[in-house]
Amino acid sequence: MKKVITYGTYDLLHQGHVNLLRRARELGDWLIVGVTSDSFDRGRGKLNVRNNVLERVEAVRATGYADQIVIEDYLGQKIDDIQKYDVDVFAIGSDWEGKFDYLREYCEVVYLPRTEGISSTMLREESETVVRLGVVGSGRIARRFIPESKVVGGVEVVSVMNPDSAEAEAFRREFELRSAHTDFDAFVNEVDAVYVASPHLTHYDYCRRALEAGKHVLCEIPFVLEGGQARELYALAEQKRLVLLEASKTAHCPGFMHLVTLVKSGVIGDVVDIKASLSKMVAPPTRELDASQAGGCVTEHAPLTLMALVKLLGRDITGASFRSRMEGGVDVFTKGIIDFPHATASVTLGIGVKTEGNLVISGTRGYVYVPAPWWLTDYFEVRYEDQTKNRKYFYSYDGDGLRYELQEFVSMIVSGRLSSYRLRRRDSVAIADLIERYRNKENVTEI
Ligand code: C2G
Repeated sequence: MKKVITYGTYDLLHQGHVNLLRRARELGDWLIVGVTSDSFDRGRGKLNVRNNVLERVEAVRATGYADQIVIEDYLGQKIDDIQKYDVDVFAIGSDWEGKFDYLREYCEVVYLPRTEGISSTMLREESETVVRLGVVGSGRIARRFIPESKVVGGVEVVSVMNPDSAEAEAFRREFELRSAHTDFDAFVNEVDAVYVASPHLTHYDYCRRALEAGKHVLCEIPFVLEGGQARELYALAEQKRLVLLEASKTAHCPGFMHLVTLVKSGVIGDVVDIKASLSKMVAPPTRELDASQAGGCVTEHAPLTLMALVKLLGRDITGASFRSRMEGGVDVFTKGIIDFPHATASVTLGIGVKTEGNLVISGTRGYVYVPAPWWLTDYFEVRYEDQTKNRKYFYSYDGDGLRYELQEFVSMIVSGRLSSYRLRRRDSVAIADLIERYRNKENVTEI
């Protein structure tokens, strides 16, 4: 019996897929179809897949061409499958011409003609309303955001707003956007959603005005500097049925998300202590060192570190105290001790003091170690007293990592989901509450 194998995502299964499966089946007597798992697709950068793996498997089965269906879940699996199932022919569409020649060592490799004029990408685009996004601010993070937005489906950045017209226009030209504005009201009228990437102290006002104008909002960190403002904005968003999401990039990256689920499922027992550090040196003149712009390492780095604490230990905070080294009116180093009923945690933050930026989560059975920079989580280890039980986990962290939060934001808009399990609104409020306590100098000592 001649066995043929082929692989694909088969999202929104279409005639191109069906033709390919038919031709592949005709090459032999038995066709095995490998359907990619959702996590495998995410790992290879396919973030826009619409159907989940069960739906895609069902669609392939319904074509009637597959004699056997397997799930493709890891790189290198093709070689394993070919050997395991004793495959004679590996077949794939001609868009992959040459890419799978390395399999010739194991079986015959055939590139079948691709069906022109149809693809899952085209179908996704046709059925999708594209969210028109406007960016408020044209600084460093906004510049990194535009290239990231190109890899996320269903969204197009169309305009930029900056009160400085020369800066707005330069940004528009560089990134080939449709328009540049200095006036927020004119800007907001042209878009469906807004990405707030302006200086910290302007976030609250821009978020409120965008929501009042009926637009969804993705807001950079620090979202706002007072818990009350966060509560008010989430209530406004809820009342208007709009998405408001804090752009806590680490909360959205695949590695960190898996870390949270592993810890929550008890792999290190009860969590008793967390140490999260984040330091990035900055040189003047920069807004991070400017007290009048709410500079300092707490406003800069607390949002991501506190996010980790709140996600892993919850919001029942029984105490918080801080030690800071001040320079020119801003904290260039802050150590915060945050207490929970049955756990303790510390954050070590610096913009004028350098330290190792790792994350250690200690539990009653073992600990998780995420090396610096832990906030771009692509690797971590679960370690035990018995080192033979240690496990290492690797993930992709593509580009600047902003694509993950944007993809979630767009998906929330499209599906009308107002809350994301990746960062609950109440968790975002808890982070703002803690930042407010620090800024109000509650339990803050200078060193
Ligand atoms: N295909 C085709 N004609 C089209 C579109 C797709 O012949 N118009 C073929 C592809 O060449 C591939 C199969 O259909 O052989 C599945 O395509 P996708 O779902 O896009 O999956 P792909 O990303 O190509 O996965 O391990 C996964 C594989 O490496 C390929």
